Amino acid sequence: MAIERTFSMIKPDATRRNITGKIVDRLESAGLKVVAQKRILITKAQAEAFYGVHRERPFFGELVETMTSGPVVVQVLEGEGAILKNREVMGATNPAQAAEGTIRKDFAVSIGENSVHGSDAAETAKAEIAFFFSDIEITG
Ligand code: DAT
Ligand code: MG
Repeated sequence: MAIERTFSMIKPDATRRNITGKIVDRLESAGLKVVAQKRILITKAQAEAFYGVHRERPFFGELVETMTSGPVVVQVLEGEGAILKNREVMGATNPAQAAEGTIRKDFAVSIGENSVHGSDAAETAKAEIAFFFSDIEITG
């Protein structure tokens, strides 16, 4: 498998509980290298655009509200098969269904406050990285 880059975000429920470092440790321990990282507040418009694919879903309003409720840590992760590897380390969307030892199993509060986001495919990884980072902010 090739070296890939993926986009990751530590969500407000996790920054609020001061577990950013614990989550980064899980990512690094899995062999994912943090090649870009910043702690920011995202606007309502940014949250709506970032999660645009879910615009028609019943939870969209709650999702936008949650994502703008506090700081997030946006990251670019690099490694062998990084896109799938990150999704594995994250665990299932619903923490009740997440596998043992995953970030969401161990840290998520609920399906809506599930601590982390990770790109789900090569195209979304590229678009999501570009949404938050310019090339000069990413160092391998
Ligand atoms: P993932 O974050 O695992 O890629 P997704 O893309 O299906 O999951 O949904 C994006 C986010 O939307 C998810 O992390 C939390 C929220 N969400 C999804 N389904 C939900 C639901 N049934 N109720 C509340 N929030 C939900
Ligand atoms: Mg998704």
